[in-house]
Amino acid sequence: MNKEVLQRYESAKKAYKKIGVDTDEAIKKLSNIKISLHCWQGDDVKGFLSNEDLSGGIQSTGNYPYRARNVQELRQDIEKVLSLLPGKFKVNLHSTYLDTNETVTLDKIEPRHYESWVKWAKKVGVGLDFNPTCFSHPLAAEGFTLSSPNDEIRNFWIEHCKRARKIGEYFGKELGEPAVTNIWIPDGMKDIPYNRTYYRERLKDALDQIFEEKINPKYNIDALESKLFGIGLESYTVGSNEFHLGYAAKNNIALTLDSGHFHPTEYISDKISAVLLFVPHLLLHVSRPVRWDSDHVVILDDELNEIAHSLVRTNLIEKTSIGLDFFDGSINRIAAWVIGTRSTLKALLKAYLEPTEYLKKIELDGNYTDRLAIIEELKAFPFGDVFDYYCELNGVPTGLDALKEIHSYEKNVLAKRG
Ligand code: RNT
Ligand code: ZN
Repeated sequence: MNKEVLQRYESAKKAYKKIGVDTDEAIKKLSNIKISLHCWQGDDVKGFLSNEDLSGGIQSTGNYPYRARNVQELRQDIEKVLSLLPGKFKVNLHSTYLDTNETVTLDKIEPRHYESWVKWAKKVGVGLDFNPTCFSHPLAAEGFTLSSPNDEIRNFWIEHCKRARKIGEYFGKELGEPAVTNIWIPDGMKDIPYNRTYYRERLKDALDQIFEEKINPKYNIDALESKLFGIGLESYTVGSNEFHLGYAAKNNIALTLDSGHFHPTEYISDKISAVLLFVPHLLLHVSRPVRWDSDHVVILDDELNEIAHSLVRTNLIEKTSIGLDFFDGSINRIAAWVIGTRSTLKALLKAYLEPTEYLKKIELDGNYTDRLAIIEELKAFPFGDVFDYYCELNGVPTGLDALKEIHSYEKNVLAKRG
């Protein structure tokens, strides 16, 4: 243990103790959380199935070199990322990141096409989550997948989603912890639809078919992700928030809240405690929308802190899976992953470093003066010293030492990929 880090920790520990916070306890709680690292930050959401451009109304911008071009490079990059992060994690795969020599279409995917990921997950000690990929595909080119008026197209995507759930189940069985399989579809229209009802009826029916087979939530948790709009699909989104919230609540399915999928004045941090009264489980796609659903790298901003507060203060984290969803192609992609994940961990740690029970009590007593004073004061408390200590405990670099490692990885590995 680095002496200076330890000294800083000891003094932070004293400061927190004075306000009734046990830093060791906070660290213990943080270490129980497994954030799910999205594989698609490593290659700008390209995947390995085909050479199709990214579509579906989402976009990765920037032309920083060295994106991962195959499974080996992606795994190597994720392993580097994991070596710079304290704690345990999951990795979130899209179906298009399969690893096989077979020529396989999305309506034919099977667990065996992901076998090497399971082997890898066991080796590096991560859990896996999964997503059907209903975009970047010729059969999604008309703007509709599960809600398509064309039966052939719709059935293709229904079959794909059914199989995705089975792959989630397979991950769960193999790895001993449930996979969350999240369905997001881009379906919508650029201009104002005449008949908004028709496509939603089709989507509802498609989901009924997809979820017909019951799968044990011990292995697979189904989740549905809503959205406000996509690029080129500005006027109408079939799977809106009301649609998916309604479907999830009625059918006892998890809801996915993505930070970028609401009007810019709406925040998912305020939605967590509301929707968890009506759905069994929540998946978060922690992202950072800048003026639109831009999927910028997550930073320790007000909303990230509020998300962590919502999860920790009343223990809603027990019913929540935390996934990340950003893809920045303008900076070193390893750094993007590491910065966004470390910031999310810091937000959670800060939330655990509060005198939670005391603050809840004085709020109920109507003592809003002390509530404001304490919360404001806490902002200047030395949570960074506790985080550094947590990094040291886990044998990962503290502070900007992580950046040094990223620089040398870029020089020695990424730049040599050609
Ligand atoms: C798109 C959704 C979705 C995707 C990933 C790649 O707006 O946020 O979650 O970002 O599935
Ligand atoms: Zn998302």
